[in-house]
This record gives sequence, C-alpha cells and structure tokens, in this order.
Amino acid sequence: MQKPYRRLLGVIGKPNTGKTTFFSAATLAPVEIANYPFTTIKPNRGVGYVRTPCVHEEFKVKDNPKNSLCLNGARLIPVELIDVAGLVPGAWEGRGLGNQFLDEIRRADALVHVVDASGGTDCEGRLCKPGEHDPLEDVKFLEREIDMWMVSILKKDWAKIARTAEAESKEIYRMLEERLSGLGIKRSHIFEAARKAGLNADKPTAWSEEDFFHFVETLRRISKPMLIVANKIDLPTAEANLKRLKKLNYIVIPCCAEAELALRRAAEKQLIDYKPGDCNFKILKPEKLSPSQFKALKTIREKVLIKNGATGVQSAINSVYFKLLSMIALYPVEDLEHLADHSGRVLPDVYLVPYGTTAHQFAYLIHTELGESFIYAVDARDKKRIGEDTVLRDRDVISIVSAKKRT
Ligand SMILES: Nc1nc2c(ncn2[C@@H]2O[C@H](COP(=O)(O)OP(=O)(O)OP(=O)(O)O)[C@@H](O)[C@H]2O)c(=O)[nH]1
Ligand SMILES: [Mg+2]
Repeated sequence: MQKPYRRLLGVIGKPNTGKTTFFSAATLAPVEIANYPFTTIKPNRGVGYVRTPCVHEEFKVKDNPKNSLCLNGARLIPVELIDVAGLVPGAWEGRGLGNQFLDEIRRADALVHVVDASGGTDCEGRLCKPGEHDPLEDVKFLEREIDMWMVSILKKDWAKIARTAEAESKEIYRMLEERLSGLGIKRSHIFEAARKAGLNADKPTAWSEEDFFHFVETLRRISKPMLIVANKIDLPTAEANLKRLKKLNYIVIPCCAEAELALRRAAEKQLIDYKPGDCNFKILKPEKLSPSQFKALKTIREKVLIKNGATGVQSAINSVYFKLLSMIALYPVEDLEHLADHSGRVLPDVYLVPYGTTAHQFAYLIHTELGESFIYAVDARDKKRIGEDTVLRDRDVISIVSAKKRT
C-alpha cells in the first residue's frame, strides 16, 4: 500500500517541451530525449529528491542517513516522479496518446506543467520558429483537457447522481467520491471545491451548466495542484514569455532542464562539484574536460545559473512539495541524547508529511503500532514534552515515547 506521506508528482505538458529532460535531470534515469513529438510513449517512473537544509549542522552532530541522503548540509529526500507522453488538444476524447496520458495522471497528487517558454514548438509539439507559438495557450489548453476529462467522467450520470443525492438525502460528496476515487480525488477535495465554488451541495439539481463547469475547474485546482515550469529559458525568446506566464494564477519557475541534466551527469562522473539546486558548480577535473565541454559549462554558468539563480529543476520539485502540497520535513529519532535510532544511526530518517500533522499522527505514519502505543513526544530542540495534538513544524526532530518503545 502507498504510505500516506508518499506523494506522486506528474510531469505533464504537450509534446517536445522537455518533460523527459526535466524528469531525467531530476532522477538521472537513462531515458530517451529527442526534438520531435511523442518521444515518450510509455511513462517513465523514477525517484527524484526534495532538498532541505539538514538539521545536523544546527545540532552539531555528524549524521548517518538511511532513508535519504545528506550532501554537504543538504538533505535530499526521495520522492517519486512520473513522466508521461505529451498531450495534444482533444486528448480527453482520445486524440494522440490522450487516454493513456490521462490514465497515468490519475495517481498523481500534484502536477508540474512543463511549458516551452521559448515558443519554439506549436500546439502539437512540432518545431516552429522560436517565439512563434504563445506558451500561454498551452496553459489554457492543458487546463481544458484535464477539465474535459473530469467532465466526461462526471457528466454521464450527473443528473442521476444529483437527483439521488437529493431524493434519498445522500451526501453528494460521498456519491462524487465514489465516482472520482479512481482519479485520486478525495471527499475533502470535493467538499472544498463545492464550498470554494459557492455551490449549494444540498441542491445539486439546481446547479446550472456553468456551475457544474466551475465546480469541476475548482476541483481540478484543488485535487491536482499544478505549477508551471517555464522551460528552455536559455533561449532568447523565452524571457518575454516568462514575464507573461508569471501573470497567471500559478507558481511559475524559470527552468533550463537541459542545463540541469548536463550538470547532474557531469557531477555523477565527478567532473564537477554540483548538487541539485546549487547556484554554481566547481570544476574538479579540468584535465578531463574537452574544450566543447568547457564551453558548455561556461555557457550554463553565465546564461542560466547567474541569470536565474539555479537551473529551476530542484526549485520546481521543492515548490511542489513545500508550497503546493504544504508538506514539512520531520526527523524521527529514538535516542534523544545522540539523535539516533536504536542501532545508533544519527538522524537516520526524514519524512515528508502534510502541514498540520500532529505528534500522534506522526507516530501513526511511522508505524501503526507506535501510534497505538503513543504516550507523548519530545521535541529534540528544547527537550520539552509535547502532547498528542501538538502540530509539528518543518524540520522538527521528534522522539516518540510509547508504551512499548521509543522512536
Ligand atoms: N534549449 C533547450 N532545449 C531543451 C531544454 N530541455 C529540453 N530541451 C530539448 O527539447 C527537446 C524535447 O525534449 P524531451 O525531454 O524529449 O521533451 P518531451 O516533452 O519529453 O517530449 P515528448 O516525450 O515527445 O512529449 C529535446 O531536443 C531537448 O534536448 C532546455 O532547457 N533548453
Ligand atoms: Mg518525453
């Protein structure tokens, strides 16, 4: 079963925008990348990382991570990504690889929409003159595809659902939840969408066509939160489009996925010192670099890193987890004095959990048994006891005291 704190990130967009490049840069998975549409047919799944400053420096200990990595003070927490086939207009009706695509994003908890900010690919991902295509259209089109997909699932028996809900005083939320559970949509999402859209959930038969569409759109925003990666920012025509994209109601991250991929691969070969999300890199083995590699690295530094602060890939992944999904990072420890687990590993684990998680809920997330035998928790910073209802904060280091054991 998927652990409750696991969240799947879907990388989506029309063909040829750099989705697989983004995915590959984030996961270092060897996957096919090419400058024509529909390079990706079967979805790629892989593990990327959320980056957070590790607490070991603050606590002045040397850590020994188990479920994550610590690179020079940066804690990298593994998260799952899925890269799917490009989406073309009409996908919801089955055009392109539409149905398959939509099937794959069912399970995604959040979406990264990779847009070709340079405007160098048309609405179906074919190469065009840079600047010729308007990436804002891609944002609108993708929203519409997902909306129409949800509408097509709901519309079929909407009238019946609405009537039954009213006549048999059944909650519309429960009925819609049943209908939409395959899309990873929960009752809380539906509840919030109806409330936000200002609709009367007791009288669904009175919803107009417009109300219904407004509900679906709100539901999409809540259940599949999305941010925009303005990719190919290295190309001159991207700058103006980035400004325009930023005016939309989304988090927009300027990105050069190609640069991140090059840096990650060079770091993997230990040619450079670079961690995902860094604003610079250091060349470690200049003698092993060819003149063209030198030039490429220099260009990345000047045109991408100095200009934008980073390549954008890490920033996008972090924004998904920390902003869109409002998650926090928690470190469970057993031995408070050494901040270690039962075998003496220091700060072994870090968990991403939704903001609002209480100490008791955290115990359950670690292990059901620990939740059941929970007595109290201790905050490692001030060594004070905290009660079961205390809401935990980002980067808390927590020891749980239970009737059976401590964690
Ligand atoms: N200039 C530039 N080109 C990029 C960047 N990222 C990707 N590309 C290029 O864009 C083209 C498409 O990249 P892919 O990663 O295969 O794109 P995709 O969105 O996965 O494409 P499909 O699988 O066909 O939908 C390739 O030629 C990449 O090298 C970038 O940041 N800048
Ligand atoms: Mg691809």
